[in-house]
Amino acid sequence: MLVARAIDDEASLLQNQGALDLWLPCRGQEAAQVGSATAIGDEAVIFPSYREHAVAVQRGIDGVSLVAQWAGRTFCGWDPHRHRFFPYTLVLATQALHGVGYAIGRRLQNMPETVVIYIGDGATSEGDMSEAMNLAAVESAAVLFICQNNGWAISKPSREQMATSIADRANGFGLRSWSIAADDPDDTYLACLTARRYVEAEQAPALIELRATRVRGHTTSDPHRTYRDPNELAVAETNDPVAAYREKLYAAGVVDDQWLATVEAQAGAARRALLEAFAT
Ligand SMILES: Cc1ncc(C[n+]2csc(CCOP(=O)(O)OP(=O)(O)O)c2C)c(N)n1
Ligand SMILES: [Mg+2]
Repeated sequence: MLVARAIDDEASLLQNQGALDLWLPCRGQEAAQVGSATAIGDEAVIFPSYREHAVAVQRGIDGVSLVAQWAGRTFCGWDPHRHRFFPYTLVLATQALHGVGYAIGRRLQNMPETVVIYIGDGATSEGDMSEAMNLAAVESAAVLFICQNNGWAISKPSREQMATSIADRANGFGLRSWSIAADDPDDTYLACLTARRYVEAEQAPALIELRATRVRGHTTSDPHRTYRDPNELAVAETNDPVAAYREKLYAAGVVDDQWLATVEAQAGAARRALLEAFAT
């Protein structure tokens, strides 16, 4: 979480300096991402959206490789096969159909794999997502949809995007579903582990909604303070999952100053690598 936070922060600063064309911050979603990525493990193939930076870090993708796309240097800075983490997609929900098709294809090849598809709350309203859930259900594809509901689709609040819930929509297509608050990585890990085990045991699709908070703008070009309630934003900034988890582990005696200093050093190294690669 700390390394992902460092990369996310530094990338935002680099974009402000004009070194990157754009950046989509994941601040506030680290518990959702690290908890879920840990539950998925290294085996399942991940089809991400475009904001899964902490998941990418969990999959061994370094900050420079992750950020290169946003400097216009490549379409994808990592090897999708080696990391089992497909390229980011900016066309909403297309990865849902790609992921379901991949799962069905691998089963037909007698090489079945568990597939995990990350998607945002707003993208669940795309037709592709409905088609993907329906296809996954009728074909009994081993796909886990992980929907990070960060409260917003750019400036459209989640509550104004649908007349029902994301989990209920998944039920309507015949998927088992869950919805949890994803502010703590341990809770997220356990819920996602249950979901992954269900998909693997039943060889059937499921969806888990992770309710998190988008602390920053949709992108670094989004003046989100013009449409967000300042009080809600102040609460989001105070309820930081990274700081809360650090305190939780520290209080439980699971980590100490020395361990935290080691991780902070890794985070600092990730920042310096980004500066060396991209600062103008
Ligand atoms: C097919 C398509 N329609 C519209 C857009 C424009 N667009 C980009 S991001 C976004 C909001 C997506 O919100 P959500 O799925 O909740 O993901 P988040 O950005 O919050 O992580 C929209 C409408 C797009 N990229 N692709
Ligand atoms: Mg969203």
